[in-house]
Amino acid sequence: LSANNESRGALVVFEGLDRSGKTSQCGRLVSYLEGLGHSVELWRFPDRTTSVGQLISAYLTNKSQLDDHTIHLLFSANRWEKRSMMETKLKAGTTLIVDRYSYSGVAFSTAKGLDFEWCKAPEIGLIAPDLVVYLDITPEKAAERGGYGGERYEQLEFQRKVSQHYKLRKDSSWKIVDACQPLDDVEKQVKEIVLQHIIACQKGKILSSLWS
Ligand code: Z5A
Repeated sequence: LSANNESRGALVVFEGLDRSGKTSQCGRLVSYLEGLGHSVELWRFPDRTTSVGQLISAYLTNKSQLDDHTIHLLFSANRWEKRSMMETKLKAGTTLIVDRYSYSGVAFSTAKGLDFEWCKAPEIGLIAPDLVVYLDITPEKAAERGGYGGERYEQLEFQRKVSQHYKLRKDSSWKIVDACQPLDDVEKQVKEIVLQHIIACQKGKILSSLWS
């Protein structure tokens, strides 16, 4: 996707169970990077602001019913509609901190029983993250953090299945952080890991595609 030696922004993805602390850590990280003078933006998937995102939001809040395959493809379409903007920003030198991405898509849908290869297919060709920070917490510990809200997947038994399916998908771009530590300790660890990757991208690390 990009020639060698071109300085660019880093694509940093946060994954983890509901209530693992993704939103908190992404916010803290963006403020920290802005303070250091980096060009950085906070993104999240699903992006509920688009028309596809609104269909997803209605589904998650139980206002609509959709076939499992259909909602999987909508989550994927929601990433595709942002793909070219993502590439433009990264090549322009902006680092993107992204709260959930393709791995959520595959982990949640395979946890429902959909086939892994089928789930992966519509994700092929999306931009591969430079780093995936996996905030590791047991479903039981996560549930203790104020309990779950009313969204569709916020149930302990289902989160247990998702946790198992995430575990099958980790690769070398993943860094596992113990999300049960105090917020400040998680933040410190995250900052160190992310800075190393931003520097590698500034030095021209090649941008690649997912699942290829
Ligand atoms: N989904 C999918 O199926 N397919 C896809 O392709 C995608 C997503 C992209 C919506 O996601 C659902 O869509 C999601 C997956 C599915 N369903 N579930 N479950 P979402 O991103 O909108 O919702 P979420 O990920 O579940 O977000 P969340 O509830 O906001 O969780 P979080 O961002 O990981 O946690 P947080 O908001 O930072 O923290 C939660 C609470 O814990 C809060 O009170 C914090 O103060 C506290 N907290 C955080 N860290 C700590 C530590 N270290 N110690 C103590 N307390 C802490």
